[in-house]
Formats: sequence, structure tokens, C-alpha cells
Amino acid sequence: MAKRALITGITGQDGSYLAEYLLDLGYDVFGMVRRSSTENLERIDHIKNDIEFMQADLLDQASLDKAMDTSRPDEIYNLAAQSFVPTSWSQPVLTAEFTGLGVTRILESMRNFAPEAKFYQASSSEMYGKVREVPQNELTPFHPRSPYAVAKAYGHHITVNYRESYGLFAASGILFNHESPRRGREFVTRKITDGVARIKLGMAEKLALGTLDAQRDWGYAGDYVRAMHLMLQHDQPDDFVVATGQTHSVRNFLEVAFNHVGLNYEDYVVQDPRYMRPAEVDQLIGDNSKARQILGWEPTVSFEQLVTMMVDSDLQLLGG
Ligand code: NAP
Ligand code: F7E
Repeated sequence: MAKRALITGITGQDGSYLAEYLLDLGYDVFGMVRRSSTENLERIDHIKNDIEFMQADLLDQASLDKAMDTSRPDEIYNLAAQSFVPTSWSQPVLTAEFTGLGVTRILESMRNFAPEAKFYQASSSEMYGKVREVPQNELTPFHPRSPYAVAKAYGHHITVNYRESYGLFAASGILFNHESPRRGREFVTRKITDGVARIKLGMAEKLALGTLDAQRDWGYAGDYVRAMHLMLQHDQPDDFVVATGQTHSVRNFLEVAFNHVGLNYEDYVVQDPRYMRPAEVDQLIGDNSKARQILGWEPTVSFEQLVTMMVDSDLQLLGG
């Protein structure tokens, strides 16, 4: 019989790649979507007929229980969250409700309706924040720098706690930034590649950004959803860092993206204080050796390939 997977956040970047991946493996895929006045399935439009959708919200326990009871999943991937760091300063309580307490609600639902299932929590390198060591591994202490990161730290700890309290198979993937042509346009990578395409096509003159000095360990989302699946095939629930092991600044990203279309970023980029954060995460770089050794996972897309893939996709989308 086909395995059954429940994905929360299926309409997001990672949800779309994970759904594709699991469908290819022969899974029955159940997708949790929240009610909205207009349909929001762009990223999964090509596979939507293969997915069984269930309406539920991380804020509503009864809806989660119903989704869990209906789908009776073998694997649960909790990808839903308020995931944009700046919004977590303007909506800190909502972020805590979605991104933090939402995890407990799903775990409670699992405990009551699918205790034998395997659970994946989408934890984040943002938990390391003001980093205590370089590179960061599974044992590096957390020092979160935003309400988003604080909520994710809660989500990580409650996942570990339910594993230890109730013996649930609950794994936490500590994923470093991962991007793709399906990344939301508010995140810096997509904002840049969309901006480069617009400038190249004569549709924009400038690109306004915040700090250019922050450094991130950027990987490809398609590679990272494979790691999520591998964590749930392992014989024990555990925590894993998923990263490339390389870090680049926003400035490096700009150089590669603008060079790819024959332009110099210095002629177009302006800095705007509106995009500066109250507290910044200066540098992240992950140590992926545990995932490599235990899961046999490794990234396949380099930084340059990622940037150029995203620029080419945005050029094509805009008709270039
Ligand atoms: P994303 O594109 O922002 O997608 C977030 C998803 O969560 C969307 O499907 C959204 O639904 C859903 N959602 C938000 N609030 C919800 C609620 N109250 N109830 C139900 N669904 C809700 O995020 P992503 O980049 O795919 O990331 C997936 C997960 O990994 C997130 O938890 C994120 O925090 C975490 N993460 C991401 C990265 C990264 O670099 N991408 C790194 C580490 C961890 P709508 O479409 O209706 O808004
Ligand atoms: O910012 C700087 C900004 O918003 C990256 C989420 O998926 O990854 C993501 O969080 C860096 C920061 O991602 C702009 O200050 C400069 O230093 O693309 P971002 P993020 O905050 O790292 C983690 C792992 C997650 O878990 C999150 O869910 O870029 N930056 N200028 C800018 N950032 C944005 N968004 N916009 C700018 O104009």
C-alpha cells in the first residue's frame, strides 16, 4: 500500500518541492491549506490534481485534528509557518502563534490521531542568530535574534520534548537558507533576481536593499526536501543540520546575479534604511557532516548555479 504523507504549508516554496518529490516516490499526498478569498495554489498548480487538499489552520486545533484524522498519515511534514523574519517584528504575537505554538498543536493532533506516524519539524538556522561558534552544528547553542527565530527555537524544543516525553518519532531539521525560482519575492535572493531581470528588461531602474554585508549559507530548496524525507526514513528520530557548508554575502549574490546579465550591481543598487532590521544575523554557515554521514545526503547545486538558475527563471517569467 502507498505511504501517506501529510504536508502543512504545501502552498509554500518547500511544500511544492516536497509534494513533487513524494508523489514521484509513489506517496499519497495530503495537503493542508488555509482558507483564503482567492485560491493560492500557483506553486503546485501542475500537481494539484494529484493532491488531496484539506482545509485547516495552525491556529485552529479542531481543524488540525480533522486533517490528521482524515489523512491518517505515515509521515507528517510540518512546513507551515509565518516564515518572513521582518514580519515577525511587526506581528510578533501572530508569529509566535503560527510558528511556535502551531507546532505544539500539530504534535498534540499527532499524539491523539496518528501516534505511530513520523513527524518532521521545519526548524531554522535563524535559531543560531548571534552565533556562538563557526560553523554551526546540531550542538551549537541558540541565540535567536528575531521573534521568528525565538518562535522557531520553541518549535524545535517542543519537538524534542514530545520525542522524549511520549516516544513520538519527531525529527527536527535545522535547515539553513534555501532558495529556488519559487522563493517568495520578499526574500533577498528572489528580490535580487527579480530586480535584475526587471532592470535588464528595462522595467526598473534601481533595486533598494538593506545590508549588503550579511552572509548566509544558501542552498537549493530541491536538495533540501530530499533531506527532510531522509530524516523520516532513518531508524531513529534525531536533529540534523542541512546546509552547504559555504557562506556568501548579499554583495556576493548581487555580483553573480548582475554579472550573469552583463551588468554591474554598483550602478543599480541603493541602500534603504527601511530594509535594515532591528537586530541582524551577520553570518551563518552550517556544518552538514552529520547529515552526510548518517543520512547520506549531500547538496547538488552550487551557489553560482543557484543564482543563475533564479535569474534565468525570472527573465523568462517576465518575458525576456
Ligand atoms: P513559505 O514559502 O513562506 O511557506 C509557508 C507556508 O506556510 C505556506 O504554505 C503558508 O500558506 C503556510 N502557512 C502560514 N501560516 C499558516 C497558518 N496559520 N495555517 C496554515 N498554514 C499556514 O516558507 P518555505 O520557505 O517554504 O519554508 C517552509 C518552512 O521551513 C517554514 O516553516 C519556514 O519557516 C522553514 N524554514 C525555511 C527556510 C528557507 O530558507 N526557506 C529555512 C529554514 C526553515 P499560505 O500559502 O496560505 O500563506
Ligand atoms: O534575508 C538581508 C537581510 O529575508 C537574508 C527565511 O526563509 O532563511 C530566511 O530568513 C539577509 C538578511 O532571509 C534585504 O537583512 C538585505 O541578513 O532573504 P532573507 P533570512 O532572514 O535569512 C531562514 C533560514 C529562515 O528560516 C526564514 O524563514 O539579507 N537583506 N537587504 C535583505 N533581506 C530582505 N528580505 N530584503 C532586503 O531588501
